[in-house]
Amino acid sequence: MKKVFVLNGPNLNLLGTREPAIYGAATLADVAQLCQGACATHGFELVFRQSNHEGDLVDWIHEAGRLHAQGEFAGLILNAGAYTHTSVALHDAIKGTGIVCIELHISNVHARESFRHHSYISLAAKAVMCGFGVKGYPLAIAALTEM
Ligand code: CA2
Repeated sequence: MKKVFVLNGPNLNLLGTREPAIYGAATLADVAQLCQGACATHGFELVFRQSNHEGDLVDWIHEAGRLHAQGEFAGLILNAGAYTHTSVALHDAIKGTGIVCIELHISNVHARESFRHHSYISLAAKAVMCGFGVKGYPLAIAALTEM
């Protein structure tokens, strides 16, 4: 069974505790459950992680790249949080592995502050999803079956 990585960046561990008007009421554990259900439906094995540290995310993308090289990887759903708007390192990691990456945001970043309109991830991603709330995660996993 091929693996799907769902990687979450800084502050997403706070989901469901603050800013419900922007991010909704679901916790990150709820999101993991949604992803688990979608992976079960589509025949993927889920790896679901969160870190507040950029280097962890880079290391996990490299791990995904090794699985990809072995033919054991279906794709990466990446919500890089605020690193989306700052991180050349994450951009380079995705490019360097050649993995399929879907960039995902819970909120519609284009309807928010202008500093959220630019993404270093989009340049390296196969597709971008935003504004679907946490339901975007299972939608993105379903989309991997088409890629
Ligand atoms: O909409 C998204 O998913 C974001 O990636 C979330 C990031 C933000 O920096 C991006 O521009 C868009 C922030 C995640 C912080 O999440 C929190 C959740 C609850 C309370 C506080 C922060």
